Amino acid sequence: MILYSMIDSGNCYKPRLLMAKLGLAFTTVEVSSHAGDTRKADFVAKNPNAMVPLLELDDGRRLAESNAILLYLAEGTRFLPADRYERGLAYQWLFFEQYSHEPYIAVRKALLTFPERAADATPERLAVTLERGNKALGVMNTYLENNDFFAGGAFSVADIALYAYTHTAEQGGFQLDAYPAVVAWLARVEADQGHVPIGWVG
Ligand SMILES: N[C@@H](CCC(=O)N[C@@H](CS)C(=O)NCC(=O)O)C(=O)O
Repeated sequence: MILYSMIDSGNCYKPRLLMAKLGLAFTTVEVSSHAGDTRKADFVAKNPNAMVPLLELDDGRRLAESNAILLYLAEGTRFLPADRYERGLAYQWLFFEQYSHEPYIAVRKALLTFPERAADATPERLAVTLERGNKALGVMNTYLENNDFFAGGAFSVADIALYAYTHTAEQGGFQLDAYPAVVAWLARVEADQGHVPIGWVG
């Protein structure tokens, strides 16, 4: 398999982390949005949405969207709950991550740290992403006060998806100390077997 991926992207870290844990063989091709590579014709021909991550299977078929890639790779493994309700919880948190978490926590970090995004970092945008990102962290903290992981009692793709940008949230100006249950969960995620850091590319 080939993973088209960007080294400092949390969305791309999600499949890398799961593939490491599963011990899957794959080749990483770096396609950086910083350099405009995601918008070049040869990559857009592969993913018309012009975004990484993109997984290319051995038979040439392709799959985009980080959380869809997680679900595809996790099928039949310990990372997708067998119980129907717990699987529903995994989906719940994957959708939460894409709608209520990533657009604020990931985007605020990009606005503050990617030079090409500096012009978009208006006071209004920074205020909205701070408020909504903190709301997402609060929702996670409340849930984690009574749960070790997001989808039932065990580590799953939901934890991978939410870990990807939560563990770097301070680079986006979020104070994780205010969310002690989230901080404790980050440590549990890092203690799960086969953990690799964001810079790991296989
Ligand atoms: N919903 C998508 C979002 C992917 C995404 O935002 N990818 C960024 C890198 S983190 C990207 O490729 N951006 C391309 C660009 O800005 O040109 C997913 O979860 O895979």
